[in-house]
Amino acid sequence: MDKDDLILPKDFPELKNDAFLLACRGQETPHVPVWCMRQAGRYLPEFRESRAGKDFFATCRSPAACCELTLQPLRRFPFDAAIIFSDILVIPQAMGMDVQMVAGKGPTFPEPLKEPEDLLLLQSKVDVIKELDYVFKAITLTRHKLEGKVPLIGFTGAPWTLMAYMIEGGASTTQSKAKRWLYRHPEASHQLLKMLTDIIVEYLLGQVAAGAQALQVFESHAGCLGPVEFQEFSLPYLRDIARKVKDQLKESGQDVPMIVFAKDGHYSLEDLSQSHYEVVGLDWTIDPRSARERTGGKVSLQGNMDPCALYAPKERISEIVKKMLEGFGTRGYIANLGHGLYPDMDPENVGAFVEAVHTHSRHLLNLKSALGEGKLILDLNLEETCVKHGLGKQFRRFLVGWMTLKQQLTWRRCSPFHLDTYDTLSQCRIRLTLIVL
Ligand code: 1CP
Repeated sequence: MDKDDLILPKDFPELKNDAFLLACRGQETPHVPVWCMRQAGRYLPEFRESRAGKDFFATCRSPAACCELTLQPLRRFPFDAAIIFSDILVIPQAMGMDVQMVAGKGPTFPEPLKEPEDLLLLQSKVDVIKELDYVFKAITLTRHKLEGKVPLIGFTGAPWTLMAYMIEGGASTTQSKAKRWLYRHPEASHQLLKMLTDIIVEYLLGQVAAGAQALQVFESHAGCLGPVEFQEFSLPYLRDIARKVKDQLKESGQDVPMIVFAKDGHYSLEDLSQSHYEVVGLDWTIDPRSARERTGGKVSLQGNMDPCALYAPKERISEIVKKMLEGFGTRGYIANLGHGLYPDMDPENVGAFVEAVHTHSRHLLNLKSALGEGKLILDLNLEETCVKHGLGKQFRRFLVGWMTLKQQLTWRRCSPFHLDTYDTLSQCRIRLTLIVL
């Protein structure tokens, strides 16, 4: 292919590994796909070398540099997806705000928004295609250079998270300046959130036109909102984004899976699973089985190993991954961490994480194909089972009594299967329905 063709968003190489895209849609995959948030990052020596002495946002503006940084982790590990190297804060920049990456401090806005009047200083009608053209170029180039190895994920920050940075002026643990706006200036807050939503929709559509094959929306600051504020200041905008992007893509016969990741926002899991996203990303503070129950099979799930588990020895990482897979099941699941990789993490352990996901999930899937998918109903005569297995009289009495007491209960300890219903047929007969996931 001619070098100039790499800048055109067409004639992309054929996709060779579609496990990630299939899992987004809840379809069967040969293994559970895996990628890591911040997989292009400072934990990789080659990343530190490429970035050495260079301004962070200047790097973001160089399509060649973004492409190289995106590809680096894929040369080391068999990740099932790539995520474009960029940052969520390119949007406030496109709206006219100055954002710098200060070493040891993180993103910094020298002049954050202080009062609602400051909204007038923002560029409300942003020419997204022009201002963020460098991101689109990076996506197109990377999609070509990936040579169809894995799909490329585009991303954005969600309106509330971006608003929080624009008001806080940088990282904050409480987000108290931004939350002050929600309580004191609700109208201006909605005005800003709406402004951001419109830009985000156009930005995501631009990313798809440039070659992104999936989109992730990062609501990284969901945790500092409670359920009530989340309902008012985050959820409606998250929904709007997915709906508008999907409606517009539909018009051109396209359909791209979307992932929503509301960190620490699992109080809203039920709502998030009905917000037009195919995938809900989870941080590590929620139990996989509970997340499955609460989302009721409506969406695929992504996550959620504690990133700090990567500090454990490799054998322990493997055990943690196995448990996580048994909890989520192998269908409609994308393995990831519950948040991004930290700079001091050992790349070897990242490799162990990826390998554990692939190995354990293949094993579970082999078991599943041996047993067949769906429901496996076992009618057991308790009396016979207990005698056969030498279970004592007392135990039998206990079991029968317990079952009569609890006609129906869910017992989810039968990995890799879910022992779903457990009800008494007669005094001594039980029906176990194993749902093979
Ligand atoms: O110089 C450096 O390398 C700085 C570290 C770094 C990196 C690697 C920053 C600064 N941004 C990025 C890239 C980045 N940012 C990606 C690249 C793709 C990949 O994941 O491999 C992505 C997806 C982001 C998204 C991003 N930026 C988020 C959402 C995800 C999350 O972490 O919750 C957020 C909140 C940011 C802001 C940001 N940019 C950088 C830092 C250190 C931060 C967080 C600041 C804070 O603590 O609030």
